[in-house]
Amino acid sequence: MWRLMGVLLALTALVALATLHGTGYAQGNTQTREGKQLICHVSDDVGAHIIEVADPAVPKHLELHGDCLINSTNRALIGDPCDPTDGNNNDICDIQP
Ligand SMILES: [Ca+2]
Repeated sequence: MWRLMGVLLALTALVALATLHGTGYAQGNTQTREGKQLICHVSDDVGAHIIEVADPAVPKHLELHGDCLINSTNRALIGDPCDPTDGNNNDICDIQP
């Protein structure tokens, strides 16, 4: 009887772990990770589109490409076309996806 309880307990722990891991993985896929930012990246090749960059790389992107910041943290937007217009020069895209 005790042996069966031990096995059940181990199985329960395993399922709980898998569930927790699955949740974390899903969040990692849909939300920007800490230290990262979605930006509207201006590219000559494929047109402006949304990319994710590490925070330290953001200033250079804004300076060199004329990129602007996307307010959303939804990683599902990555690769989508975007409008890099920043009429008020606050580095935030005027037109958000
Ligand atoms: Ca703006």
